[in-house]
Amino acid sequence: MSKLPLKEGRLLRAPENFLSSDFSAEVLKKGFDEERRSFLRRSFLAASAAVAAAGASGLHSNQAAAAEGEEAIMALPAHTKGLGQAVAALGYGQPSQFEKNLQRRESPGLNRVSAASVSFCPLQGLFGIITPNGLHFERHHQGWWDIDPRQHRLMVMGLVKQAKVYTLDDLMRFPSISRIHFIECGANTGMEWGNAAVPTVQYTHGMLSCCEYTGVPLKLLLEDCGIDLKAARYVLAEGADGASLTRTINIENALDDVIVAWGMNGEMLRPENGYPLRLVVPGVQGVSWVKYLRRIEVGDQPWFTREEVLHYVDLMPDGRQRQFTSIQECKSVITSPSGGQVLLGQGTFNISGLAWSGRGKIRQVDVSVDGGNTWRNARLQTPILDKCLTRFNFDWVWDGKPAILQSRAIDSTGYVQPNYRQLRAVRGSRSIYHNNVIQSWQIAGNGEVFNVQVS
Ligand SMILES: Nc1nc2c(c(=O)[nH]1)N[C@H]1C(S)=C(S)[C@@H](COP(=O)(O)O)O[C@H]1N2
Ligand SMILES: [Mo]
Repeated sequence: MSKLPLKEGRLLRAPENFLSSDFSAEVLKKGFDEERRSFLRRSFLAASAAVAAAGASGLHSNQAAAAEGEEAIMALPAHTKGLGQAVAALGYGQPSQFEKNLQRRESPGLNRVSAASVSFCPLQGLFGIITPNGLHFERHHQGWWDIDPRQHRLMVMGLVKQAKVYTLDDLMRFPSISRIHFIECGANTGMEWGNAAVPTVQYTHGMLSCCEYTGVPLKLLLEDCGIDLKAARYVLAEGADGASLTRTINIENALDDVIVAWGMNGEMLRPENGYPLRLVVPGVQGVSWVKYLRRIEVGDQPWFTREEVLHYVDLMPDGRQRQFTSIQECKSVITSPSGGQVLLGQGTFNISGLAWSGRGKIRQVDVSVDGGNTWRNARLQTPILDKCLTRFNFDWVWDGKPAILQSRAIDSTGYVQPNYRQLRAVRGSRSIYHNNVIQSWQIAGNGEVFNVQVS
């Protein structure tokens, strides 16, 4: 087992969210998520005082203050006595000022290359399964654009009776559907192949998000153009940005659950996520979810475009490259408690996390608090949907001793998420992509949580 190889001091002070691009002495000195941490500390101090006063023990004794003598509830604050503000002037609603540290962020382990960008979703601060639009991870091979939907067009061509060009208005006249699915970049958890490399779940697993997408099934557009079902074996999807992102997609997927989407969690897509049109390819790695979608070509063989030959291929132990590994295999991660957080004293905690599989539904999640020696079932929270995040929860009483937390997911095909020994036996350790290993979080005696690897 190896602890995180980051500079001394950096990790110990790393709160649940911290600025990676500007990791200045100032940030280190202050501790970045100061407000949230001191908030937790304060309530913990109040709670321990209450416990001591009452001499209470038992399940929930450390989680709430006794009512008597609690200043913050007894004294009426100003906002209970004055006039509140009018809401209309706010325009589009924003989160509370007290939540401003919860942001997507660039990883401390990656350098930005020109306009290419990636920022990670703060999984540690989210509840349930839906990612708020402003916190969705983003990955751009050539930067983002805010494209005028009136000018945008989608062409469907190739092995069809009649090639067509659609406006957004045209597309919205088709019968639309809304479906909740996860999107995960094939490079998610990619920095962890060698050893524990980044401190928090935001950076180990944050190229993952989950939304309700609205759009027209690709199948309807292919039928509208008269697809040649006898000859068609693949479609190519192309984006309208400088990356000219192009990916080959199996015809089975294209005719099954692929969506040409304009909606994301009830509103139009955000520019960062492909406004005004993106492909949704459920269960398949993020790179195939082409944003700013402008062209679908139907063909009878894979295109082997630059994107699919150079990137998202897996270097196997025998030196060969595995290509077109499109499915994101079954995976899970505990999001709380997770790296960079601090347990505020012994007692009960809700261990909570996310599980998903590109092959179907999550059937079971097990949690271990002793580094994988023993496992118990977690509770799965409904809804449990196909190719969608599933939230799990697990009751835990921390005795104040060091512990190692892990989660292991099983999907509806019976596939079990691997540990490092199992993964490396098949995949080696020189890969970047498609790492779905069991994640370990070490709890130190003082409550601090670290990213570690357990073989
Ligand atoms: N047009 C276009 N589509 C794109 C990309 C891109 O750079 N350009 N990046 C791809 C990659 S690698 C991923 S992981 C997903 C990320 O989607 P998101 O930015 O909405 O999270 O979009 C994919 N679609
Ligand atoms: Mo990606």
